[in-house]
Amino acid sequence: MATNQTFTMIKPDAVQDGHTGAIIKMIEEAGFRIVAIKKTQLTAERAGQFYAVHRDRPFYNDLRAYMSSGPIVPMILEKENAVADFRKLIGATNPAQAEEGTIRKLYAKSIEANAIHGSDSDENAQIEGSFFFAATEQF
Ligand code: IDP
Ligand code: MG
Repeated sequence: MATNQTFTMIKPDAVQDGHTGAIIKMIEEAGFRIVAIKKTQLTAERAGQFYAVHRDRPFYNDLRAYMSSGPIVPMILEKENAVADFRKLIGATNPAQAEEGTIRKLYAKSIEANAIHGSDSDENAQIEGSFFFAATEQF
C-alpha cells in the first residue's frame, strides 16, 4: 500500500560537517513534511542490520564502519509520491553522477560518504522507518 511516506537519514559525514540544517531546509522547501526526526548513532552491528541487503557486496564492511562512525539524523518524511520524489531530490548514489542541485551533488564526498539515504520503495520506507521509530512516534 502506498503511504506517501519515505525514510531518510542524514549520514555521518554530512552531520559532522555541519550540513544538517541546510539539508533539512532543502527537504522542507521541496515540499516534504517531517513526520519524525531524531539524532542518534548506530553501532556497527545495527548499521550492518540496516544495510543487510548489501551483505555480500565488497563495500559492506566499510559501509558498516562509516555508518557507525558518528551521529546520524534519521527522519520519516511525508509528501505525495514521496519515495520517487525524494530519490530525485537526493540524486545518484555516486555524487560524480548526481544532477546539479541535488543534495548529493552539493554535499556528498564520495560514493560511500554520500551525505544522505533515501528509501527505494514504499515497502522499504515502512521497514526502515520502523527500524528507527516506534509506531507511537509516527504520525
Ligand atoms: P543508495 O543509497 O543510492 O540507494 P545503494 O546501492 O542502496 O545506494 O547503496 C547503499 C549505500 O552503500 C550507498 O548510499 C553508499 O553509502 C554505499 N555504497 C554503494 N555503492 C558503493 C560502492 O561502490 N562503494 C562504496 N560504498 C558504496
Ligand atoms: Mg539503496
